[in-house]
Amino acid sequence: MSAEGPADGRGGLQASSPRRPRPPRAPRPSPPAAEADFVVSAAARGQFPQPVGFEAALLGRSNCGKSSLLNRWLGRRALARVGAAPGRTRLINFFQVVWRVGEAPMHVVDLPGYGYAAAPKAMVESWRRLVEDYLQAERGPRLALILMDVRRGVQPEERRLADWLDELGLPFQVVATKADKLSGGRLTSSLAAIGRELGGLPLAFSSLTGRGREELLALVERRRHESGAPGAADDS
Ligand SMILES: Nc1nc2c(ncn2[C@@H]2O[C@H](COP(=O)(O)OP(=O)(O)O)[C@@H](O)[C@H]2O)c(=O)[nH]1
Ligand SMILES: [Mg+2]
Repeated sequence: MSAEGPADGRGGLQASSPRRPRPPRAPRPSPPAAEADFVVSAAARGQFPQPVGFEAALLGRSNCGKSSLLNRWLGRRALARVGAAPGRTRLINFFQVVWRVGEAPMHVVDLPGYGYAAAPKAMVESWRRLVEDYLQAERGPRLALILMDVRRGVQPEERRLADWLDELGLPFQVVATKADKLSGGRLTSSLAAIGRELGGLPLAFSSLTGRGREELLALVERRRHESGAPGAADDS
């Protein structure tokens, strides 16, 4: 038996027996946010709430799954309205979230969908200005999530948005929603194509299955930490 490994125990390597079966990996899903509350729907700059430290903005065209992602991410059934009437989605909806009891709050901000070809031009112009006011404001977000349906190719709107966020110096992550709608190779190639167009690797998310939620939680936490905003690590 002693011929099988270092019998002298030098270097403390005895523990790494290659035959020992690994314990089964059963990662426990992260709990829902401890608190998640609607704050305000803003139609103009003057209605934006006081900043609370960190803010993450969700951007994406209508019907891409923004409200569903928000509900799944925060662990709420119906905080944001799924399939909401367009009226409310023309506003910027602010939510205040506390992930764990005692932790600093953050804002999660649901922006009106962009790229509605059917809307009157004046209206398109007015929400474009509202979104610009929001993103450019000093108080603005520290992370943008660009959501897009994984089955759709990257459209000029997404490309313009990504370029513009780059210009603003606002870090963004592309989230490919409705990932449950594709499987195997089609999902992989779709994600790769989106990544080639917009840069980086999109995060595959499904509000139906919860796929991608842990990755989303981790990346937002990482970004919050990088931005210097108070968060989980701050017990002071
Ligand atoms: N299969 C599937 N359907 C989804 C998913 N996310 C959203 N949907 C559906 O897509 C439609 C639009 O979703 P919604 O969240 O209202 O999109 P929003 O307009 O971007 O806020 C609804 O019918 C949702 O049920 C998903 O992850 N998987
Ligand atoms: Mg919505």
